Amino acid sequence: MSDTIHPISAEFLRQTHLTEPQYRQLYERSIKDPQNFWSEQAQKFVTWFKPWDEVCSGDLEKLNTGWFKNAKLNAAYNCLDRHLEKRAKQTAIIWEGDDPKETRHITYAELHSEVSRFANVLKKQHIKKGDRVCIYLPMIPEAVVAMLACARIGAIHSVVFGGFSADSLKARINDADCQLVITANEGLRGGKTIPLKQNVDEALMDCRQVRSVIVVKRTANEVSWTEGRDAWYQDLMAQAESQCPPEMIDAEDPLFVLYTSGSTGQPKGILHSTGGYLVYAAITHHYIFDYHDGEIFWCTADVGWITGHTYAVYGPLLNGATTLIFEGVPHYPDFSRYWNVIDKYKVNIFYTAPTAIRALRREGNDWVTRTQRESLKLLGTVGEPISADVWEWYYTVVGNSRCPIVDTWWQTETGGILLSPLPGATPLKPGSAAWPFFGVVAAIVDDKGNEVADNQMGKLIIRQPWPGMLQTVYKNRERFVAAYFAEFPGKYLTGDDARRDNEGYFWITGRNDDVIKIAGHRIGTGEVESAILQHPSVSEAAVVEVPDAIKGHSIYAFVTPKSGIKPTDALKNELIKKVRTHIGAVATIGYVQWADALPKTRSGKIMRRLLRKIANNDLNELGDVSTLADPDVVDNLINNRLPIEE
Ligand code: 7RM
Repeated sequence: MSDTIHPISAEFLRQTHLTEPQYRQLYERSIKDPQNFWSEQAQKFVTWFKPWDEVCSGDLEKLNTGWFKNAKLNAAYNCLDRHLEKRAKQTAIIWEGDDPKETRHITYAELHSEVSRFANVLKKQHIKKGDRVCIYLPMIPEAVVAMLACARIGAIHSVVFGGFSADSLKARINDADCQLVITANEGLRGGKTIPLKQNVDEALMDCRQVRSVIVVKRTANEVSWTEGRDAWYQDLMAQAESQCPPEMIDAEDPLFVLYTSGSTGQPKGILHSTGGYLVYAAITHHYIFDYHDGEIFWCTADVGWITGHTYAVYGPLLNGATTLIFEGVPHYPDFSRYWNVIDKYKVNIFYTAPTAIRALRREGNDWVTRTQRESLKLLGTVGEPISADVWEWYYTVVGNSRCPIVDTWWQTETGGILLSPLPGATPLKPGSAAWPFFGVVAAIVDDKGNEVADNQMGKLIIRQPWPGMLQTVYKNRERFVAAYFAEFPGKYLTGDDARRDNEGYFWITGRNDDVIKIAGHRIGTGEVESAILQHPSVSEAAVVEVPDAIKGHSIYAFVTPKSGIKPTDALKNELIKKVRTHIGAVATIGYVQWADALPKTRSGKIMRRLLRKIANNDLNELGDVSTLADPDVVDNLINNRLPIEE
């Protein structure tokens, strides 16, 4: 392989936690002796009320794995209380509002008392350990307060991204059987308001079990009100006590559920434990971001996604960091926003997604170079593959060729980063997520599950449990087994294709199932199809992904109208709207190709593989079409293919 390698500068090496030999030694140990390795790390990164009987128990064959059996701890205590002696006056959260004039600094002492107060509010609303609480909030400090308040009393939070529609919200509230919803009257992004409370009202028409809605007043605008059910956050907080002892939580009690798209059916509620997840969040944040005391850490992800959970909230707060919470978007008020925020607060570590980097690169270097960015020491990326040229731009223009980039590969299910360079220890190859983190045994296998040779493409699997691994799919053990452990029993199936080069670097190419990443957001093609099929004029629909220069991927839909229905632009717009209202703005269709018929096997299965090739104009090898019921269908689709704007 002739990949560019960026060696690590001597300046950077002097201050990092680990060198390459140290990484290799620790990695070996973490694999050969996980019990002792994780026992030491768990004591270093987390404070326990009661120690464990066993560090890791069970195995992936029997799917009975567990971490820190019978140990007791509390997530909020670990994020807050234990820091107070040293950090009471240190800023825990820097909040930058959508409007650059709006900003807040919240110390550890203040966050601790806010969280305790809100925990008391939840208790007053009869929320107790094990109950599910839905959080549907913008990126405001109250989102962090709500998450930690749940954790303090042992309630399971289910954060739903504010960009999801009322329908999506309803499905998530019902699946997790949430009893309480925390929202805001409105959200604010890029100068526009988002009708969060209105979406909640709509969702709750079909959620009988929800008894109360707590509403943060974020804007001055009025919203409709249901007496007896709705209450203002600010009012409840004013009456609440600021003392609330943390609940003793079992290491294997769930901390949260977070919904994510899979290849079939409705989104899955990914359930994460308390002990294993927290240890993994803290240790990955410490080593991968090379976090040192006093540094300002900024992860741009919304708390509605796993990246926001682990690296905007839990990881940084566990390590006593200052975490920056940003309400807005990268292009408002202008394209310098990210870099201005970095200068304003002297951000040291900046973690974002390739889609944002591509969008900002397109606008030209001036937006970046007119800012200083001298505080930066490390850059990170997550969510989708980053191409070498985008990586180089991020490295040279944003980081002034001075800051290592950590390309971090992981998933909602993995709880934290599994593959990444370690700054200072890993020579960087642009576009590669580099090496496995401690305790992670990753492999590339063929369709039969046999390991392939170096540089061969295959499926990425994980062979051993790690502390951040999901516990199950909420109330659906069968789906948990089917999605991750059925194809290769005893191994965790990631759903990604990748290769490993002869220096052990992993190169991820993307999903090999029906999940697509659009602007870093994870969407199931099945969800989009079922939304389209709800339209009364539609007979059949199949959705595939096509490349998009900024968003990474875009949705390409093949749609067959019902007989007698004319395929018009008006109908196309209705379908686009249908998907947006059913799922949310994250699932905006890019292309609709009308199809007289869809290619099917003789048993009636839509051949998505073929449609993917047609949409991508990849017509040289259409593969085996011998099973096709009607071969003419394919020619027809090829002739009416829409041009893709790349
Ligand atoms: C953290 C997150 C997971 C999927 C995953 C991959 C893709 C994530 C990278 C990446 C290439 C990366 N969770 N993915 N990180 N692909 N390089 N560094 O994104 O559950 O929303 O999505 O994202 O396909 O399976 S997620």
